[in-house]
Amino acid sequence: TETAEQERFDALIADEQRIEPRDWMPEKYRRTLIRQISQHAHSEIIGMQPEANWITRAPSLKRKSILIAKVQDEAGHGLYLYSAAQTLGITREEMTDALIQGRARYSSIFNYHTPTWADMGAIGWLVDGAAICNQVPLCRASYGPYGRAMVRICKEESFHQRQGFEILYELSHGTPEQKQMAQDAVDRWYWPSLMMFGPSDDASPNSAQSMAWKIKRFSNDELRQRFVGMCVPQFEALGLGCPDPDLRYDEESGQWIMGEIDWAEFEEVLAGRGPANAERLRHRRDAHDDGAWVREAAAAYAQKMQDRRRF
Ligand code: FAQ
Repeated sequence: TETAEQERFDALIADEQRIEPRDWMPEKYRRTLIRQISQHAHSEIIGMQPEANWITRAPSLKRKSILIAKVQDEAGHGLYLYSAAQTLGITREEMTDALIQGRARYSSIFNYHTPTWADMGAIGWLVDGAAICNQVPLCRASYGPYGRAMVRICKEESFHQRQGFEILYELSHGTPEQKQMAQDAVDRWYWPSLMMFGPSDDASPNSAQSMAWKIKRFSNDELRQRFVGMCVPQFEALGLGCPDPDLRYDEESGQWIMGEIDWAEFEEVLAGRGPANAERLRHRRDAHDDGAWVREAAAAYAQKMQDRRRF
């Protein structure tokens, strides 16, 4: 019966065991996971665009090959995550349609432009840094396929974060113009990277239930706070300034307290009115249309192989 199934599910969660695709699960748990995992997958795929903008203009062959590898990793992350979501009973086509028709969410962070090479450094350092901070606890998410996908993704994100830090380090120890370029990029990406953690806890409708189900292990504000604390010594190592003038150390709690986030900006981006929302979606749609012949050819080939086996 449903009650017995629910009890078994609750016991698995309480016991820190994993829920696997074959297990019974509450319909809302399934829907929450499809929502979060598909949004995460879309973020990886849309997230290839801001950096792809610099592949043809990377300043050296070495930088170019590193950047290509990073963007390729992001495609891989998107694919593992779509596969994890598919185990919950949604198809790849349904997820793709939702994205290209503008019905699906993806991370706010990828709706900003990358005008200079230093933005590659700031994305690696801050965006991948924030992603790691958010995703390390997700390695322990109660849904097996999601948690396991996160383990490999986090390893790759760590390399991405280091490469970004290294780009910024090189620039901030270069000419005054290069150092300024690094500072400007960090000024552009710092606040949006804090918004990646989501709305503040009192405005986060999904947090309480997702934490009870052990999908999320920490609240949005807890992870954001942890990230800010990690950034402070790294700003110092880079010799760059933090664009938050109100950032201060609180002796009592031993934490760095941040200034107010511009939530109006966050809401605009979520409503589709950020600096690059329209462009990102248009580009994704065009890529989908341009790739139609590849999908058709692959399907025709698969059909032919199947027919050959049959006769
Ligand atoms: N942007 O109730 P909550 C990467 C939405 S990293 C857009 O707090 P939840 C790596 C939220 O979906 C980026 N929407 O929701 C990379 C919900 O809307 P809904 C991707 C946001 O789920 C690096 C509503 O607001 N990472 O790709 C955002 O409990 C470099 C209410 O929010 C992940 O997706 C936002 N920032 O907590 C790639 C991590 N924040 O669905 C390329 C996995 C919130 O009700 C280059 N996801 N919303 O319509 C999570 O950890 C969670 O989903 C949160 C949000 C923490 C993002």
